[in-house]
Amino acid sequence: MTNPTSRFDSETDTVYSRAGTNTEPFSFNDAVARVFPDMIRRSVPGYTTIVPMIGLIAARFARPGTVCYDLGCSLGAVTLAMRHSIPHTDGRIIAVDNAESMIERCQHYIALDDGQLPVALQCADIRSIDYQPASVVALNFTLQFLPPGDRDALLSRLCRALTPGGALVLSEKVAFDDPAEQALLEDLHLDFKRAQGYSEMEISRKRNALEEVLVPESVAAHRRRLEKAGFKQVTLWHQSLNFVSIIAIAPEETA
Ligand code: GEK
Repeated sequence: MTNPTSRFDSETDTVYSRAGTNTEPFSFNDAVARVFPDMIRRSVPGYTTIVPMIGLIAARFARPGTVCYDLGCSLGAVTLAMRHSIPHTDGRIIAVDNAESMIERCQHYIALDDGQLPVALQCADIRSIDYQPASVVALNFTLQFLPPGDRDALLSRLCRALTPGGALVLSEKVAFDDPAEQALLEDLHLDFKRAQGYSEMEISRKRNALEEVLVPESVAAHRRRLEKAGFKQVTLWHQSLNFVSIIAIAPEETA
């Protein structure tokens, strides 16, 4: 299949390009949804590698008759990757996002897609939905937008919803305890954004808007939380600068 991240007809991200406007905290509104594929590709190093890889991970862990969740699906890039990699059609993908403008656009791309695995879209908060038995759950750069105090409870619920041996893929922007490591990787991330054509003004205005909205934690903190939630094998499978992706596997037998 083609890389799902190249399927979207995105406008160029100019959300923070005009001085003096839009000093609100960052939110997933219509202006962001319109340019989202361009924004995430130019802001998150490794994104275009991680998305198709989640398809391959899903193909390995998805079990017939179960659900695969794409939580914080945005326009459905991970949903499409999973849909075209999972070899069976007995089951379904449930893609959830609480931003209406994202879900509307996601609906459009799913309707254009010819994959056979059923997809259901839900406009809802991932903290408050009832989870069905799932063999795969993807949280691709979504947990970072929940208040840290809400993260433990969600991961515990997801671990309970996963079938024995099922997999959670957790991708996050991370922070580092060592100040030198933090400074180096943050500087390199800024270099990445400059190389993607963002101006100093766009970079600094987006950074201000994301303050307190996107709260990164260390890999060690994520690992501790996943283990506390009941996950057995926690493996970091991808890192690009200060962006990582982790596979966490639910226990084979629940106690
Ligand atoms: C991708 N996974 O393209 N409930 C539901 N959705 C939420 C919540 C919540 N509580 N909080 C945030 N979101 C996608 C990229 S973007 C990452 C994910 C980014 C949604 C929010 O509306 C947005 O669509 C998504 O999580 C995060 O692979 O923009 O850096």
